[in-house]
Amino acid sequence: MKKDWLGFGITIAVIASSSMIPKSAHAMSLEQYASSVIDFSSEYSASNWSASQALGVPNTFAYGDIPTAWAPRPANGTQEFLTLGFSTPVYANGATIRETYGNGFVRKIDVFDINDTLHNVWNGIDSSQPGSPVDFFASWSTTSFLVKGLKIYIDTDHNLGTWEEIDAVKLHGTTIPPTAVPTPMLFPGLIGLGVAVLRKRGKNENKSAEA
Ligand SMILES: [Ca+2]
Ligand SMILES: [Ca+2]
Repeated sequence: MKKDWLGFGITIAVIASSSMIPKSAHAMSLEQYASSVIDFSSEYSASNWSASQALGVPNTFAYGDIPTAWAPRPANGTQEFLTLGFSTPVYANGATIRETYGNGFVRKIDVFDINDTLHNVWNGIDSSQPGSPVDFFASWSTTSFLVKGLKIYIDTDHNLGTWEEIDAVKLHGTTIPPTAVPTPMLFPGLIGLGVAVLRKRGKNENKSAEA
């Protein structure tokens, strides 16, 4: 019975240490609003509805054609993009795009790594509804590389009666590399140690039984 409890104890210890991994990784998760404009296909003007209107925290609090959000130059008929930078590179797993006019227009998201290479991370259906600002959340598997920017592709034909406008963009990620968490590497060693201890105890018990 004793050796069973020892093995059980070691198993619990291994499970306990593994269950702590996501907690520590989660503690390092970071959400940040865009801090720089890297590129854009067009902007309505250099001031009102410019690309830089999508930087920082949200400041467009109603649905409509409001100059504190980015709008591309044409209201309809084009595929446009907006590329924004973030001050702290992260292993990224999502973005919140605050849509404030013509909602439902995001078609694709690429991430910019720190070597300026683009990687596609999201394609899908943006089901954001018009009528009020929407924080559209797109998620993907955590990248294995650091991300410093987002390239957001939009369809200006989504709503033929309005411009398509973005107030703010938030990047979600973690500063801990997903492949560099060390504890899982200890699993085979810990399990091996547990087996070795059990074997040793078994031998000792056999010896004492013989004596
Ligand atoms: Ca439109
Ligand atoms: Ca804004």
